[in-house]
Amino acid sequence: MNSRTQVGIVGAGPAGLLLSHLLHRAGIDSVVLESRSRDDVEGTIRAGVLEQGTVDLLKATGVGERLQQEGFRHEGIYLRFDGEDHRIDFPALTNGKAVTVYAQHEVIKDLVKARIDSGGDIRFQVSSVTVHDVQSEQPSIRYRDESGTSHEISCDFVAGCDGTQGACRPSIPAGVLTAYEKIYPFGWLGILCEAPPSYDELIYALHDRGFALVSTRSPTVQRMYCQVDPADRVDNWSDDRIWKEFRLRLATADGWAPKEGRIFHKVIVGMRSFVTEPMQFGRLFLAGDAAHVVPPTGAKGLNLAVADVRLLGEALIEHYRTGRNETLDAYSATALKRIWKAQRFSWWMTSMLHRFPGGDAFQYRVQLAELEYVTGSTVAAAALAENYVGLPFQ
Ligand code: RFL
Ligand code: PHB
Repeated sequence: MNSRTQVGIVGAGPAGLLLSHLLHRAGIDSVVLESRSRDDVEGTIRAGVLEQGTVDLLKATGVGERLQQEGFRHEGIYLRFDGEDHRIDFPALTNGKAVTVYAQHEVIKDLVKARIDSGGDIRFQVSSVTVHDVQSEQPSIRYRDESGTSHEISCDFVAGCDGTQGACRPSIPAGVLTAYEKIYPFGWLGILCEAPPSYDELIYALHDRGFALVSTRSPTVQRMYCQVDPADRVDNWSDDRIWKEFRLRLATADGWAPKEGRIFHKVIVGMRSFVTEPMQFGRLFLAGDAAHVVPPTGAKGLNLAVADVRLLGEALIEHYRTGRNETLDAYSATALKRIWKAQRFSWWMTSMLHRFPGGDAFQYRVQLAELEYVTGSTVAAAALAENYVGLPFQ
């Protein structure tokens, strides 16, 4: 079956859904194609920290109500090393800015609801998505629906918002894109547990045994991570072993210990930095994880996806309103400038806060010196704070 829309969007993650929402507000039609079910998309546990600019954009476009009620505004983070805490005060260092802790899947639920309430077209559980003729004025997307029926949507533009394993980036011919990648020799074991927050703000800890992070999700659910071998498996991590490891890595001179509770989710994720350039091929535009990935230490993945589609949305709106393509033509170059800064920050936070396998004692001493410097110098602390709350969009 054939249909038509203005912008065909592949992927109902934060990038695809927010783009569809922004376009709708400007009167531009889109169809979102998603391989997973709505329940799956709304239930996948991922990021949790929203930059100030992400929060402002969601609020300004009418999808920030629950975020305002249920999210936690955090005005700082703690860097913990040598058994002591050092706070980075965001508002004091960034002219009043802060971050909000609100789970990615809650953002997804808010966006799906907003699209569906306003008659938006999101097609879940599609398969065999392929994109065609993106170098012409009339690209198309083919897919199969849940029952196996084939469909073709013709559109003016295709937005590839389909994450790291999507179909859009691989559809671009060899030789067009350049990929930059760095794989880290560690991963994160992430847990969710039934416990109140152990602390009022996030704790990023470097310990001789490796990195640990205490985050939160709600007054009754705590999110925590610790550095592990990326090839390790969650089956090797009993609850007892996990708590023992967190107690050791998070120990302070004054006897602090994390709040413990039933662990109901465990996952191990690898860590890498990845950028592909350019983020455009003809009328196909890549956004979010489809174009770039950061290690989670800087909490930037979701925020970068939001920044991309904010820009792509503006560029498409300009095209439809004025017929001009300057912003669209500059999309990739403009987005990449900010993306590389976020890559630098994520790489820097990751390098400073993890124990590198191989026992390089010199490197470890330099990391501790860097932490001393960042927490002891207002200028260095301001650089961390400015990046953590989010650099200006452009
Ligand atoms: P997403 O969220 O991956 O959404 C892409 C969507 O596209 C769908 N899709 C397809 N649909 C149709 N046809 C195809 N062929 C398709 N292929 C894929 C997928 O089902 C999916 O729904 O990308 P987007 O929108 O660019 O958003 C990016 C963020 O999700 C991502 O950067 C962050 O979640 C990364 N990330 C984290 N970031 C943080 O800042 N802090 C974290 O704690 C954090 N934890 C994580 C993460 C990513 C994880 N992944 C990728 C496994 C934890 C995990 C486990
Ligand atoms: C999270 O709460 O999931 C989280 C917080 C901070 C990070 C990464 C993940 O740097």
